[in-house]
Amino acid sequence: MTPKQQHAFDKSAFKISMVQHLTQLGHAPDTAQLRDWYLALGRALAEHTTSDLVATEHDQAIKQAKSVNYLSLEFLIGRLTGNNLISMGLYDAIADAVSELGLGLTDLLEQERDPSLGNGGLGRLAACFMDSLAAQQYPAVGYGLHYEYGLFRQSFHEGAQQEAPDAWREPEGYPWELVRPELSQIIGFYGHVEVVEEAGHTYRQWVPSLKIQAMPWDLPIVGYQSNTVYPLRLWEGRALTPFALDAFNAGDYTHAQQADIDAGNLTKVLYPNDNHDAGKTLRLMQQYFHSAASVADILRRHLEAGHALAALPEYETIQLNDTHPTIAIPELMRVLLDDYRLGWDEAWSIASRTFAYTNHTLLPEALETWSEALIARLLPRHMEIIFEINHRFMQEVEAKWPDDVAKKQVLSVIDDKGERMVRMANLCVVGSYAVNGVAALHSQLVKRDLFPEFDALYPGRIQNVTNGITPRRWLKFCNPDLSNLISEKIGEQWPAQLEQLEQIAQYADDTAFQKIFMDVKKRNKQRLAGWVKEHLDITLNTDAIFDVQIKRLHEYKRQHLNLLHVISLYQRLLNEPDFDMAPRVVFFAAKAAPGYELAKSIIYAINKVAETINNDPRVGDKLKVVFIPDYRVSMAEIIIPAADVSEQISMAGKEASGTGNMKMALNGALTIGTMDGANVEIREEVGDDNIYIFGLDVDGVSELRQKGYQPEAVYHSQPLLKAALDSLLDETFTPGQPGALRPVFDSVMGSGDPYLCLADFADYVRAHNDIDRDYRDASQWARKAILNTALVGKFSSDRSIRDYVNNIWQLEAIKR
Ligand code: F55
Repeated sequence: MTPKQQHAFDKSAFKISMVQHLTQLGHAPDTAQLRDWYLALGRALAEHTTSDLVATEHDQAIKQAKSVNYLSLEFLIGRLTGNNLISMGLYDAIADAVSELGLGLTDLLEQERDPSLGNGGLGRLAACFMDSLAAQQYPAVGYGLHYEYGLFRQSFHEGAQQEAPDAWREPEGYPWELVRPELSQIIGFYGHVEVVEEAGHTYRQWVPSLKIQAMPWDLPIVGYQSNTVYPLRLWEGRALTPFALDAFNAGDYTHAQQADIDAGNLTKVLYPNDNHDAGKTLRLMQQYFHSAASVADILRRHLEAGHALAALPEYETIQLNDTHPTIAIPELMRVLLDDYRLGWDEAWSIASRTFAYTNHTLLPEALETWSEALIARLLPRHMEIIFEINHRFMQEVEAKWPDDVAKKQVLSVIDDKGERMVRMANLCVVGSYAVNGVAALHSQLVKRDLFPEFDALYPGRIQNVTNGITPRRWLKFCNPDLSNLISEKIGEQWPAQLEQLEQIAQYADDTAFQKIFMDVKKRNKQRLAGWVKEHLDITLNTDAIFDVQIKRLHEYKRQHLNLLHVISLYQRLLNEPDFDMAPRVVFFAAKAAPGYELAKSIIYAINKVAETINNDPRVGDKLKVVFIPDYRVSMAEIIIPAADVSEQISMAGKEASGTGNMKMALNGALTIGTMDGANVEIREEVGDDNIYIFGLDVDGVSELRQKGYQPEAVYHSQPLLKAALDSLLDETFTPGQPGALRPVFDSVMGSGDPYLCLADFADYVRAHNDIDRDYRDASQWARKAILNTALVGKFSSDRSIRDYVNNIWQLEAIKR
């Protein structure tokens, strides 16, 4: 990982290369637009990463070592250019080169569209993990889908969410991607299973009736300060032949295009649901397409490297990012049984020592099940294999717990209450050598509540790997001023050794350092305020507390609890002459799944409340509410460095980990949070004095439920809360439209308040009062902020990856 191994940089050659790429794009230097120059820059840089990608691919040491294959339907990578420049060690050199061409590097970087190939935390985690694998040179390939449209773009029309397609590659293509036709695969669907006889044996063979080409596009994952470049290989669905030529020749032009239309639809769009299983056929087709193409590519690499099929688990491990790629397990079995004609036991021994599964949720509505009938139709051979896996598994259960029908019912891969469904999580646990949750608390709950019988049957299989975030993107790149300050104090190694940040703790009480640290925060707040002024025309007070909740919109994440607090602050400002508070700006950013009506109602309510408060002259600059539209990675890079307060307020037991909590703490924000997900571990690291914990914990939640929870009783006993809720029913926030915000009122009052917003309200207000008090003591606040940055080194995704490597994958780093 020594910087000196990286290529020498020839500035004038690079400038010539940029102009050549510009010319190839059809532009001349004197008339080219900023966007043209950005494309030329990307293509010129990609020349270097492509050659390193190919060199890494041919590296004998890597071929002879064990690799991890990270299978994920989502990789929320964000813009690549700035990050790759940092990894290549070329950021300053390129800034210099482009300035000689009369260009500003930051302006060029702003031209890039985010590849938003993921929904939220799960997809972003996959991107951070690829970064950390490359940085530490653990052999890896990421496998995903090449969606034509990423997560929808969000705008607001009179406060309501509108969705528009995200054509992230349009119109010129994405400069970093490399199409690899020589590595394409053909993937089957539908059809039937035949029995073939050969040399006295019978074999089963699937005969699909639809075939679609899987075309891989590689994105370069550049290792920080190394020449290691691993591929993020994204499969695109294409018609096998452009037209059904015979139909075309017969003059049936529209029918001839049918295959094109079907195949072209396959990877057209990312499904926009997070933590919700919609059960659509096309989604299952995407999952199988992704799994089958990836398994085929993994086997190709394994065999081309000269290894025996039976040695697959020694050279390749396949990490399943949630259950979305579960069908890879029966797919590998199918290939081993039907194509390579191994016996069941040998095939199962190989497959079940190759796969490992990460669980990201306990929410029942997010646990994937697919109808047996659908799988049998779309993938008839896979359904047979799933039955056989389950049959043998049920025998194992019988041996462990004889005659125990209840055990078989909960453990079975098939749920036969009602329409018969395949439980993908059960299939994953049965077919994997390791299963992990994503934070200590979550992993405990996976064992205790989700899979207690599996934990008893396979002790030790269920483990924990606490999530992490890449410090390269989430500190060095997005917060250059803080990064420079840190480097001045402790040197330049911290982006690769984040535990070193602990050395910053010694300056927490140093008033000079406190001032510089908070000056950096102030500049980041000014940058965000500038963005808000320019795009939303709202003027912000940058002395105010910047209180930030940025994440997908979901009831369990409780943006509406935050909203109730905002309303109560507003009402107190208006009604209590003696009420004083530090000025605050409350930021929200969140996309709602297009089909999730209540989530959209909450967005609408926040926008309406914001409009009212921001335009009420009685409030002045004491309180502002800003809903930043179209939340995405590049927006997070502006918001996170500017946060004073990080809202992590999910109902305890519901947020598996959270990773925004880690990003904001790293950038010196203080968390207000429940004892949920990784908040628990952040508290352990930063200490009780430097975090604001409130609300019921997991045990408190069950006790309350046990006792019988009555939100109405809470409503009637807390005047502040009652007033806030009542204001949702009148015209306070929706003049002329009383009741327009009723869905939000009803979600806590009529529906039994499933996520206990009212139960936690009073303690949430108490914690916010503590924040208000502490923020007014600038030195104390600075101390807490510094200690947050200093003490969250544990949450580097480099550490997460080392945990996977040591406890699950057993890889060796290959230094190039
Ligand atoms: C996407 C599609 C489906 Cl079908 C289901 C879930 C998702 C999804 O986006 N899940 C998700 O983001 N889960 C989050 O994973 C993070 C990384 O582990 C966690 O930090 C977070 O708690 C969890 O909600």
